[in-house]
Amino acid sequence: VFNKQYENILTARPEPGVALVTLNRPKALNALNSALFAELNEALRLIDADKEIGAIVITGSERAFAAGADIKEMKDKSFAEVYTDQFLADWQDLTSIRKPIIAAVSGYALGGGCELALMADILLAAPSAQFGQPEVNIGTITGGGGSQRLARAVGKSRAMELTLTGRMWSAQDAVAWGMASRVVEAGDAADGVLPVVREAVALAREIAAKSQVAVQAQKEAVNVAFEQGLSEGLRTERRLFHMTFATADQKEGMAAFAEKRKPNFTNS
Ligand code: CO8
Repeated sequence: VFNKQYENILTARPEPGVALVTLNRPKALNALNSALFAELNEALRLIDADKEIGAIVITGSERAFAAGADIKEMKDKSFAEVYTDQFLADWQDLTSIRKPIIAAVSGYALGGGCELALMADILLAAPSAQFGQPEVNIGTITGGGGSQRLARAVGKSRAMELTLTGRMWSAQDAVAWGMASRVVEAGDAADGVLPVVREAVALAREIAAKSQVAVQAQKEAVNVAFEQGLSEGLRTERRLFHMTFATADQKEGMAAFAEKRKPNFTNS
């Protein structure tokens, strides 16, 4: 996957254990079309299967994470066409990736771009990040989880206000409302890497150094909080917790603590 030439994305391994996927349609502000999503899904599938990789960063350019679904691609499609083709249904393939995904957002994250960021497990924002669900302004509505994930992330009243007006909101608002973890201040970008991307890669590296069985089970357990009720979620969490006792990494991690040494995880 790292040697492959894609047309709409770039793939790299900036640090051991970390995959960096960069959306790369600069002329269209990374507008998301079917070809881009086909490539993104393929790359993520290969990365998920790559034992050397423990966590994934998705980013865009400084100016735009992604300015939405490609309006020019979809504007003339008929209802019958989008319905029978399940247009853009494959966008949510991303949510079945086991490895943690960190979105590093700089510039515009609008429409489907905002929804893509909301599908990530962790969202870090540059001060320039501008989020928005402007679909209402072009006569349509959110289609990639905006109504559901945004409402869960920021609450009903804000989700309504934001989606009904199509207004943009800032990185600071995204953090204050609980949608993003933090704003990564613009430092010196001497090496040409955006500070928010550098920070996301460092975070991914930290996660990739843990037991991958534990990391993936932990991600699964947190995600249940967004899919099931509390009692079912707690039951799933306890099952996954118990499951870790069947792994070598749990034995190693707890033995290392008791022996006052660093654990040597084998992802088994
Ligand atoms: N689709 C296609 N092309 C785009 C898009 C887009 N979403 N956004 C920008 N572009 C293109 C522009 O057309 C322009 O191309 P060209 O140079 O050929 O004219 C180029 O990118 C640069 O854009 P601008 O000249 O407009 O740049 P500005 O700095 O003036 O403005 C904005 C930047 C404010 C971001 C502006 O481009 C804009 O408003 N873009 C559209 C934003 C939008 O409405 N997004 C929502 C789209 S709808 C959607 O995402 C539905 C998701 C459904 C998901 C379903 C999943 C299952």
